[in-house]
Amino acid sequence: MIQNTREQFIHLFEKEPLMVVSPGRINLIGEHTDYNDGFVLPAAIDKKIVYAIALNNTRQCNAHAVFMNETVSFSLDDVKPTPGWINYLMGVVFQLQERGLPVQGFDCVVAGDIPVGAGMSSSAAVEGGLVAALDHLFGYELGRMDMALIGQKAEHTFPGVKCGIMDQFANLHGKKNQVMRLDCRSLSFEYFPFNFPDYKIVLCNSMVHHSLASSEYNVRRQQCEEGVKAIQAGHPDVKSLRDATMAMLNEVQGQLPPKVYDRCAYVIAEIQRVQDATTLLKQGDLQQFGTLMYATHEGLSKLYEVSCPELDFLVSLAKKRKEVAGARVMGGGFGGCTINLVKADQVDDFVAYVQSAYETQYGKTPEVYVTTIEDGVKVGAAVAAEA
Ligand code: GAF
Repeated sequence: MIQNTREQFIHLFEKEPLMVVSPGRINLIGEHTDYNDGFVLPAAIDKKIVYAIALNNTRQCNAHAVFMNETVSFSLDDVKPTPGWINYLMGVVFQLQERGLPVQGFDCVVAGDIPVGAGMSSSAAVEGGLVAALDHLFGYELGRMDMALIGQKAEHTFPGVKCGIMDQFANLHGKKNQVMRLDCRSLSFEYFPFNFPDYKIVLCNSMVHHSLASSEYNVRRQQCEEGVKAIQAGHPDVKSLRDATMAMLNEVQGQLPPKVYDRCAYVIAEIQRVQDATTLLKQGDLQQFGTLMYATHEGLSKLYEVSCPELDFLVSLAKKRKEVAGARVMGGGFGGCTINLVKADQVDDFVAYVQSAYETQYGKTPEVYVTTIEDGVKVGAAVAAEA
């Protein structure tokens, strides 16, 4: 894909591009905790967006998307939210301009194999890849965390999803075969090896794309904030659900709509689960870790209500199989993928079982991706080394 993207660029724009590889992400545990100042446990993966990009000495930005066979253009003097995938590029450019960083016109070809709407964060990969590319081309010398914050702001202001920092962070900080535990309040993080050669990380795509995903996501965030406000009356030090306990939440249960109570109860439990899960992972106890993944799914499905029947079905299939240590819906939810930890020598059996049962139930075949953990965004020479 890297070579093809470069060649297409040369064919279209007749110059040599800078190459950038920008990965999707998985998250082992810690869902909907990032915007509550909690912890997450993501990693960058082998699915990626590839950019071939060069400056063009104009005020015009031209981008050709290989996956849609479509070229879009915009002027640097008219950067505003616009329907379609161009919005992600414009969001990044707008945020760079807002910071007073110089931006000039560019040409790019964008390719990729991250399935869109599958919860693997193709949008963060588009954003992170462009920030890193422009950082290199203009010599901004932004740090990786700053780049992630720019991508997150782009997502808030252009597509309008009030996301946390997890996806952009993972995309830019990933390290081969390492997972990262990020404290989403302090933004401090630690790497540790995901060293389970007997297991594979298998993503099962429900092929469901929920049209309400972004609006419902924002509603969840508001509900968490509503819970915090109620708790703060008796506990002014509580700044977010990260600081709250179940006892504090129970004190205000009567004042909260039941759904708000449920949302907050899920988040408080999930933040603790990430801590427990990290300890288990470090101890090499994947079985107990998997049990926590199932508990997360239960919470996401019943309390946070971001699952759907198809995802619940995929997790119920995984639960029946001894070769699966744990499974749950991954990412924002309302469709997309489940993440499954599956015994390496039984992946083929598991995939055949899941696909056949899912086809029988829903009349469609779930795509399955056996992923590996890879480096975060790579630019220029680092890409050449890979290609
Ligand atoms: C989406 C968001 F972009 C992340 O910030 C995170 O909240 C995730 O949903 C849920 O954990 O991917």
